[in-house]
Amino acid sequence: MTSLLEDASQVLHNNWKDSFTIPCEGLYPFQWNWDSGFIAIGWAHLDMERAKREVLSLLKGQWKNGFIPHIVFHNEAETYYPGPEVHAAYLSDQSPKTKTSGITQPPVLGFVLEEIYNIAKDKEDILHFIDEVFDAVYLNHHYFYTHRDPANEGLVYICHNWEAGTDNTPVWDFIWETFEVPNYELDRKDTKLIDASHRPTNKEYQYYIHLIELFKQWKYDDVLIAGGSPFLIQDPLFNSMLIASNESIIRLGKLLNRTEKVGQLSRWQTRAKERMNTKLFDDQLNAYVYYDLRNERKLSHVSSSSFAPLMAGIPTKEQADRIVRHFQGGRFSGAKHENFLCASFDPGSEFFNSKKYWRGPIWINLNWIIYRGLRRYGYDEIADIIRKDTLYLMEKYGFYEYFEPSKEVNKSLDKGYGGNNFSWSAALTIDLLT
Ligand code: 9YW
Repeated sequence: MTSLLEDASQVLHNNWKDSFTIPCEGLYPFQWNWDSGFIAIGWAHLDMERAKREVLSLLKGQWKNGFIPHIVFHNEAETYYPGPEVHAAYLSDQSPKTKTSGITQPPVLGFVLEEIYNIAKDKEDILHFIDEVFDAVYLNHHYFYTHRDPANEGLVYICHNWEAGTDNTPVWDFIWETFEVPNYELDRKDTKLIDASHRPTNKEYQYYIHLIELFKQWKYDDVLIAGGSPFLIQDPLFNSMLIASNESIIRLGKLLNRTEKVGQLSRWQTRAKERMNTKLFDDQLNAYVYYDLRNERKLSHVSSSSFAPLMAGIPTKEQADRIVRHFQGGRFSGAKHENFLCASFDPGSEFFNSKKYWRGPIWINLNWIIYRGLRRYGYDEIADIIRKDTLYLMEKYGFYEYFEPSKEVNKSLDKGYGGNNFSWSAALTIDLLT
């Protein structure tokens, strides 16, 4: 019998494609942005050269203005929709030669570099590598603060649900109901590979594709997108990842004597943290929520993204205490701790669906983010529950994409949900085990 660590390592080896790692064979056959970050952390434990290659491959997709796309199409593959021809990033005068999408994903690269630095045994070698890529990551943060914050308030927007990373969270239902979409002919492959009832609906995909079609009409011009996109959201997870990454590149920048850039990052950082607390913390719900810039309203729903600010050190101790109640007999744990942590959407909500993608199931990258956040604030006991729950699910089922939160339902299941041999589930298991 092989150990969990060996099995996880095997998944990463199998998904490695010469210079990058696919998230999942068949289902996601290219390089995805935030996946590659979590995967690089896994590689850092196994093979530092591959961790570096993973990062360099992602940066091959970087645009001239610093933007890093959500997918880099290094290779060809027929098993994914929408592919490079639908995204048509070449329409932008900022896009590189390498084929990419024209939307982004949560910016994890900054803190990933610091994680890799902490894992590395040869600090001089890794610092040399970080020195090489530092300016690219800085330019990415510069892009966000100069292109994605039109009112100059310290928080950045996302313009597409795929940018959130949490594709079909029920929060987006409230955006879809604000506009109509034509009937696009979809060429979905995911529903042929995975139980369709565990995936977003065709109606939702019409919205996803419609937004891409709008951005193409605007040649991915950020000013036109900010002016016209019906989806324009300040998302708690996305902003927390940017703030966590800022914090890391500030520390790394100090090691590398990048004084001026550290100064600029620190100014963005102070404002961003303040604004998260004054604008996105919801006093009634005891969690961070979403702001819909297009319709000027708060979207007060609690998802696993609502807890990500812990990792970036954003909440005060008092706010953190209030957040943690969700895990201690609150709606996420359940009064009698009848759920594994952490569901991706409020299990007490009428919109919760324990099997459907980001509408309820547990995702391992969010567990890892929340685990890190809880440790940061000293909630070691509850952090340990998240760690144990994660490892229990991996041991029982293997490295699936998402998992059932209810302990009772899990008694009769023999599988996780979505894709199997999923790279970040394996990579972050390696990190939790070492
Ligand atoms: C898609 C690759 C991606 C993740 C996203 C997740 C899912 C579907 O898979 O997106 O078609 O991009 O929601 O967070 O990066 O693993």
